[in-house]
Amino acid sequence: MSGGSLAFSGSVRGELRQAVLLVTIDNPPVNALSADVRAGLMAALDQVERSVEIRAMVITGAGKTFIGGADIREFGKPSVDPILPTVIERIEVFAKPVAAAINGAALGGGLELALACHHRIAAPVAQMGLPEVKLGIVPGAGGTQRLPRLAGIPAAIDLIGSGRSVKAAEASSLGIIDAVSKADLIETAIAAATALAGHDLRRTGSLAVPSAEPTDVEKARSKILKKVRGQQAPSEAIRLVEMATRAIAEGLADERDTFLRLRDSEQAAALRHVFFAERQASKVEGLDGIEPRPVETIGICGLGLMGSGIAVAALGAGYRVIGLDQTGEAAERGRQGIIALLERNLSSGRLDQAGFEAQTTRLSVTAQDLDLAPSDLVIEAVFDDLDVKVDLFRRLDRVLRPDAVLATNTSYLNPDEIAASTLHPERVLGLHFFSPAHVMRLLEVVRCGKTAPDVLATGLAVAKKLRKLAVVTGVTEGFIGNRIFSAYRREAEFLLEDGALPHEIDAALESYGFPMGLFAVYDMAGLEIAWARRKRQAAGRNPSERYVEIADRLCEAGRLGQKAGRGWYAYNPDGKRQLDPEVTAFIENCRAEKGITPCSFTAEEIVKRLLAAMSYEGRRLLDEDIASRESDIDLVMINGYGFPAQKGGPMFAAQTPR
Ligand code: 3H9
Repeated sequence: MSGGSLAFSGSVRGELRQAVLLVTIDNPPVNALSADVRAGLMAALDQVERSVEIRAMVITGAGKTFIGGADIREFGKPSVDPILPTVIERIEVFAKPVAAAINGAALGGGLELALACHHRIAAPVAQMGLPEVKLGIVPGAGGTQRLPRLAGIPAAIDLIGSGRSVKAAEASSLGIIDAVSKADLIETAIAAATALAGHDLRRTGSLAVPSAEPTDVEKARSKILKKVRGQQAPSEAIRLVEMATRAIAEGLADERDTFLRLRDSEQAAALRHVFFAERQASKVEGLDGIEPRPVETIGICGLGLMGSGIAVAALGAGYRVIGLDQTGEAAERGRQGIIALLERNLSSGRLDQAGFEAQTTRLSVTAQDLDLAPSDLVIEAVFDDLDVKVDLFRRLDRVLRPDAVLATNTSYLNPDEIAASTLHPERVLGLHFFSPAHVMRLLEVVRCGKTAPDVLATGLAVAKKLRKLAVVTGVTEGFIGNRIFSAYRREAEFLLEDGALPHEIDAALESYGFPMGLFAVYDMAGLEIAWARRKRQAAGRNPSERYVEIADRLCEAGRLGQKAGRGWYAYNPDGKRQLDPEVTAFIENCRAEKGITPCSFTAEEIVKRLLAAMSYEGRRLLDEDIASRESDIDLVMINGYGFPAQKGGPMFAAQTPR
């Protein structure tokens, strides 16, 4: 029996292929399991149940996604029947075989649906995962109970606790899928489903959880928990996975309660905000229909720490890289630094031998400007000094094609001034990477006064290929991130003068969710660069503005941070941080000189003041048109400055009661 198309709902259609109903979920953009899809799947199951001729069912997704998960836009709204667990449980106990033909991403509820099918076959490109913890929730449709039955508890803790996804080959070796299709996915799935008809079906929920060594479970658990301070979802997910050995009905009920509780939590609301913020960030005004310039070769000027990191990111994304430094020896040192970073990726397993060789052959270094001529984009990461950068851009102007794009990685200089020194300022933009550039996800893409739309589009396209999170910013000192960071820092110093001590501020920030307190971060980074900048700015400082001298006093006393053994804290020879009464004395003296009577602050008051300072500066950036939306500011602070994602960023947090 073969037939035409059947519509089970607006987004679920079926097609009879011999005795198998091929059900396609077609709910763009990512085939999320919206109410209409769930209803359509139930109608398809009804049809298969009723029909004598249909012996099996295959579920697949239209386009390049299998199912991107539950519809996140439905969260926070009243639930609509049938709920996803009902659909999934019906599939699992269904009398006739149901197979999943996983054509692309099967995430969250999408993978949960596949886990309940009686056979899972995936295309090699398919990607599978349960990323719910990234949204502040646990899988809510059986994932925490079915995945351990297939992959074992340690692997399930790793996947669900981290939210990472795996490609088909790894999913197969973990036992998550039955096969990777080398031939036509749909035909293979139909054949597999047909072969299962009339036989006992393997129902995931009825399988025993494979036994695991307690040490493996402990290892998997502690690996996750040490990275997720302050987040509720990962530890809840791990608890559910570890308890998967009980009766499945009990496990599913606990999972559902936990899912509903977390779904309505502040953390989940904040992380949903972050999820949509990331999608919004790529939508940039004025770029509709603008084609980026093609980029295959990237020139990188300055092969220090930053330049090498950028080179590693670019090589990893498949670009050809030409590195330039001042002398042959410096260029060679740069090349060795880049290779050392690649070797680290090789030994950690992030890169295989073939990838390592491919990347090293795409790298060349030079001390001759002329060798940069084939570059489609040049990124400078030289010393942050205007004269140095202007000189470099003038030289580049002479050797590059007129359509090549020029990017500056300056943190504090005015890129408009750098652009003005070139013959074609419209081809100049800022690409402000964060260190280490091959690790940090954030990239501020600076739209200069004269940047042409296709040049900006090129910056964004390259950022995407580098797998960076790009946020567009206008020109201002420090761009979005460092402007807010300065305001935050200033307020922290006011707090010191007003009565808080560095360790109290740090403890308040850490308990709020920052990985490290501000003063501990200063010490780690070293205090001398900021000190030098303050000295340069001293002459132009408005004398009526409040200025806190404590940091200067510390630096004058040689307390330049952890490397010096003392900064805001004192350090043991093994690097352990301790309070230092000398620092308290400096602070008390500074307060006394200004006649400030110190008051005491609770952790809550400290955080409130710091958040207010950040969000106030954020509002100014919006008013000045430097940032286009609040959510962009949140992304910058989360991805570049350690702001806890589960709080949604400073702009979101300022509007949410703590
Ligand atoms: C879950 O499943 C809970 C269950 O355990 C329990 C339930 C009871 N819903 O990323 P893109 C939108 S939780 C609604 O640029 P790509 C996105 O906002 C869910 N909308 O595409 C954007 O919209 P717009 C677990 C969604 O090709 C558009 O789709 N699942 C959803 O680069 C394109 O997105 C996840 O966490 C959704 N689930 O990547 C997976 N997903 O165009 C989250 C996307 O208006 N999704 N949108 O801005 C992803 O990781 C990626 O979107 C995916 C495609 C890999 C699928």
